[in-house]
Amino acid sequence: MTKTSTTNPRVLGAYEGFVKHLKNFLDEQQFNHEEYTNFVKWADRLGRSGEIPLFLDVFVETHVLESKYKDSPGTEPSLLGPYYEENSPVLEKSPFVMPQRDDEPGDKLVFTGNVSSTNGPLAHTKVEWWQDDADGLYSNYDSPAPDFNLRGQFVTDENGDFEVHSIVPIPYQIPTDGPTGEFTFAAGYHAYRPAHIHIKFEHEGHETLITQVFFEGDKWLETDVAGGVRESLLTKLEDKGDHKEASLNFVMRAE
Ligand code: MBD
Ligand code: FE
Repeated sequence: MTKTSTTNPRVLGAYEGFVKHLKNFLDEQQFNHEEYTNFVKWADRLGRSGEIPLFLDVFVETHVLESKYKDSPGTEPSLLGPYYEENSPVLEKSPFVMPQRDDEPGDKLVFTGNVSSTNGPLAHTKVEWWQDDADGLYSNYDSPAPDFNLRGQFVTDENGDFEVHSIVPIPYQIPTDGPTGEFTFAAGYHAYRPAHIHIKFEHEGHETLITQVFFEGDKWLETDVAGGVRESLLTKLEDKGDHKEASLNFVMRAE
């Protein structure tokens, strides 16, 4: 083998580290050959079904984030998940109204927040927002809604404040009819994530922050199948009659 310009030093290190820990794991678990073969067949089904991103984001991503960011200052990151889409509609005018159908089902939501820096106040942060609808579906992914429904991007004001008008997301059930569901139920887990909003923040000189917002009192907070809930990402939904209100502030980490 000749070394080429495509060599990535992280690859060998990661592979060797993986094998080292894999050996301990296998010594502990003592899988027999039939169990190994069943695993290979399941992994093949997983790949063929297109569920690899789903499976990894539900069962692996949280561990990546906890290992890397658990002692970092600023707002805790949470899962990107499999349903992020680039190039969502640019919303120009505050309050930023998420693209939605004329008869969009669900409770109306007014969400206010502020984005600052570990260094202090921060003006004009780019924010991307995506969420499920009142049927528990994400647009662009097996949903009858138009593409980019309940997805948008905007910029915070000179004080870092923003206001979004949307609908309240509902708990999300991951697909249960494929290999991810097969694993989920074989392990004895349920398939729900608590209701959440995905938000991604970008600002020059700061580490991009990908996180989620959750709501106090949600039935699935303690047992989120994807383990994405962080205490600091909880907000309270206040009932204002014809709409609900919620608020949360975010702190980006200066580089
Ligand atoms: C989701 O909506 C999600 O946010 C994650 C992390 C995994 C599966 C579905
Ligand atoms: Fe999600």
